[in-house]
Amino acid sequence: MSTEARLVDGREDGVVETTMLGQFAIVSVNNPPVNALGQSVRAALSTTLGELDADEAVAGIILTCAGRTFFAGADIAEFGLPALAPSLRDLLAQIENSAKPVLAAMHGTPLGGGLELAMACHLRLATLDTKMGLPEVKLGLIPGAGGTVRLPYLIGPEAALRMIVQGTTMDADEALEAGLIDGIVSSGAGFLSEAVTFIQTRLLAPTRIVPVRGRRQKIEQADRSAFETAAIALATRSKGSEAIAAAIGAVRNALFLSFEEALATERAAFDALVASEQSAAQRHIFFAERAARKAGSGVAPALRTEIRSVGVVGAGTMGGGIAMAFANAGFPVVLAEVNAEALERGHANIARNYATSVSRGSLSAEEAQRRLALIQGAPNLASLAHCDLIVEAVFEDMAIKKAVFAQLDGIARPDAILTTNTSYLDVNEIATATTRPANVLGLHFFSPANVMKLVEVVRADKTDPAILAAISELARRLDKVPVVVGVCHGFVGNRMLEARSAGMMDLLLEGATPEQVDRAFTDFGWPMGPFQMQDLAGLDISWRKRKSRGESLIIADDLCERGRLGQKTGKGYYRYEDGSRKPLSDDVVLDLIASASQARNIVRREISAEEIIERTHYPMINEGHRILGEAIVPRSSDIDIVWVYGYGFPQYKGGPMFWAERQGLDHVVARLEHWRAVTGQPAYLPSAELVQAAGLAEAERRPDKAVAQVHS
Ligand code: 3H9
Repeated sequence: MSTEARLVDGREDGVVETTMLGQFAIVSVNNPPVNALGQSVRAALSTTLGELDADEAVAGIILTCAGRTFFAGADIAEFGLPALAPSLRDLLAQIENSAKPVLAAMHGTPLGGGLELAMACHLRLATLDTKMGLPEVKLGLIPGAGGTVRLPYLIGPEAALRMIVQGTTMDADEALEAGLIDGIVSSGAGFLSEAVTFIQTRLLAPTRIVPVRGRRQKIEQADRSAFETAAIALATRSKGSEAIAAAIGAVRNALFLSFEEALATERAAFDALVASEQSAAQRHIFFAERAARKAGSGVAPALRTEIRSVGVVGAGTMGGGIAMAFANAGFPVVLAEVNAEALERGHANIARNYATSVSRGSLSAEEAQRRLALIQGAPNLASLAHCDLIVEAVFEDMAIKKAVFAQLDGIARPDAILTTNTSYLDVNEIATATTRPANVLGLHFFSPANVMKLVEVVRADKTDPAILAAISELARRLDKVPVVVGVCHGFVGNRMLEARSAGMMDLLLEGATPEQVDRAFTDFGWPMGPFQMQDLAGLDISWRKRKSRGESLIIADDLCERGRLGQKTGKGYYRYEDGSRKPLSDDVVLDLIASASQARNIVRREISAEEIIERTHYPMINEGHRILGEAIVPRSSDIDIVWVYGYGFPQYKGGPMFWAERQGLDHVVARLEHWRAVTGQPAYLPSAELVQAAGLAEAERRPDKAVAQVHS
């Protein structure tokens, strides 16, 4: 075999390039950034493969990609548009039926349609650092190009079920062990010649190369009852997601139907999902997340600040979680806490959290040790002098925070970024405590900070845009989703949460029970209802806040005064049996609510789930439009990202703003006006911004009617 590469052709703007390595054709696709399998790639690839298949001089084909990854899937932006030939399924059938063996040589992140393409090839190799998977459920879809059939054939139905339903990836070692790939190749210069040697050896071997469709052994040997048990468990955990239900059905079909029948049912299920509301919502979230991450991407790289070392002030729950988030990403962290006892307690909590991860099997003991060692405790702020970034996470109190910032101003390097972890406070005011307001911003982490994906990055009036760019990049390293927000009370998330909560007690007074409210929320798709959530967090937190402001809240204050502080006292809006977190209805609470209604002469009535959702969610949408009007965020989709990643708004509804648009903003306005008329509460008054947006949406939908209205 000649190791001299010969360029055979280049086509379609250089998307596909073929070189010969001896008798083997190396077909390399280059469609940055992630080699998505859009129409131009499919067309060029199909033509090239057709020609190579007919070329007698070619003994086999090695399919690979240039750039950072093997195909990362179908082109998501094409979904919902008219289908253009060749389809991905046709291309895969062409590969599978090719007279020449086709080997997929993978690197990076072969995902979705990319991995499906590899499974239609006759052989698969991957570099050691490759991560492969079928994450379509995250887009409200199922694999639609044979993945739900070929993956079970390769790795067995139960393993395939878990991988598809959970959208997880496998690394090369696991994939080799599971049977998904045939070998591992080095990622350096030897990549292609190793692939050629591999295919050559397999062609010379006495055993035939059998395409995946002919390898039914794992299907026939599968334990069907274990499969059903796993399917039931996965279905229960993902209530409400159409894609997950369809994915379970599709993998089951691979087990019970012929290859062709299973492919046909997969195709029908995929086509229905692509047209579904849920998938439209999840695709919206995919692009919204990427748009939110781009904050500051226009800033010249020279201005960016590189962050290598981090300081955290305050070793409480938030400070500890933030320190862990940085250590998990490999940053050395100085955790400063002036109170020695609090520092010790904070460090012990961090160690305990890592130990829990080790005992659950989600982290190795060595890795936990390595991360823990990255967090060094310090009894004073002076130890933060060398840090590139400092996160203050002390008590949520303006005077205390300003005092810490004044101190940090005298200690930190002149170019250090100073950030405050605050949920509500005015970051502009905090910045005035320093002589370098351009270096100050807010970072609102969500608890537990080492787990939750969202960070609201609070841009103060004087924050340097180059610093925002650096923080967006940092968030990516922390595996967080950043959303840049302007300064206002509660920023995006907590400000809208207040609007959502405002009418909650009225619902109880008028006739709803905490269970009914919580059930309406969980049926909507929230992981937990608001009363369950308060019991979990502890009712005393907001009680203390109310008392400090001289405020009161009906029912909630009564519960706290009776020592019902939530799960920690075994009683709150619900009662809990010893050692259990299961909320149980409690007559004491129901009586307390009924007497509160009676004392206000309110005649209790039946409250529907629909009313509960409208009266809690529409005020929140109203507030979202005010937030947009004040330019706290530039895009409505940023608000959706805050709610999906910070508060558990169901992804498959696309976030509150997307969901409201799908309801029709004019409908939202009309229902708010209705509830305002019924209750007399100003909280339901539609904002000018919402009314305007509803008018614009209507004009877009029905231009004739809008024009007629303007003229009338
Ligand atoms: C599928 O395959 C269906 C089939 O089963 C059946 C068909 C019949 N398409 O995330 P990044 C863009 S469904 C179009 O910032 P990273 C992305 O928008 C698909 N565009 O990079 C961004 O654009 P921009 C199954 C895509 O390094 C840019 O690439 N596959 C696609 O952090 C960079 O993305 C998936 O679900 C795509 N498939 O992460 C994989 N993928 O710069 C989805 C990315 O304009 N993708 N873009 O904002 C990912 O998970 C990550 O992008 C990946 C890279 C891990 C690949």
